[in-house]
Amino acid sequence: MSTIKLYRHALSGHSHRVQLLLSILGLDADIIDVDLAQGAHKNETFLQKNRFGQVPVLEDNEATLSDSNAILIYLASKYDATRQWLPEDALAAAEVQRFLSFAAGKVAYGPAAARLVNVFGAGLDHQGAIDESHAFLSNIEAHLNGREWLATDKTTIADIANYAYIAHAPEGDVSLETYPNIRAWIERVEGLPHFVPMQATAVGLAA
Ligand SMILES: N[C@@H](CCC(=O)N[C@@H](CS)C(=O)NCC(=O)O)C(=O)O
Repeated sequence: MSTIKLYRHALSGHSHRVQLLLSILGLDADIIDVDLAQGAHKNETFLQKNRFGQVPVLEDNEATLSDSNAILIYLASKYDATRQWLPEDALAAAEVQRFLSFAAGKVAYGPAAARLVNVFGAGLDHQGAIDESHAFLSNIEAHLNGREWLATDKTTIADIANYAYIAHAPEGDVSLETYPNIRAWIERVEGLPHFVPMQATAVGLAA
């Protein structure tokens, strides 16, 4: 029995980023599915783990953590002795943080929101989220000119945090057709040793 527990939903990109880093770092974890449709994230037991009632939540012995990016920082700081995934160098660490902020901001309000409408029926402004997505993705496309990874010359948690919602953007009717650099970056992430995919949904994939 593993000491690490990940409470997640299979279609949650926030959960996937944690699962991906656990896998890449070779950390054994019990994966516990939280039934969002049945409101299991709002019951008293779960709210004691995360009062905001959201997945993912990670338990590691006595520690209980929520917020996907905070969990990435915890895992990379605690378990990656090489510090490749979260560099200690001040400039590199700042670059990683910049892309964690994008993952929590522009990605959440762009491609993640557009996908929420199609996959979970969320009552959000779909076209607005699609427009936000393309404004953001155009900048990422330009940023990736001549670069392999988002934050530094090596892959870091910046790539892990941004991957799922960008790779699955077509599920929200955000086409990646015109972003060759982004598609190449997605392939690089998917080629990482111990990569685990997020479950795809049928919606938007024909777009
Ligand atoms: N900032 C949080 C966002 C997590 C989040 O939005 N989780 C969604 C699933 S992807 C959730 O639990 N939604 C249910 C709810 O908000 O009621 C993180 O990075 O972990």
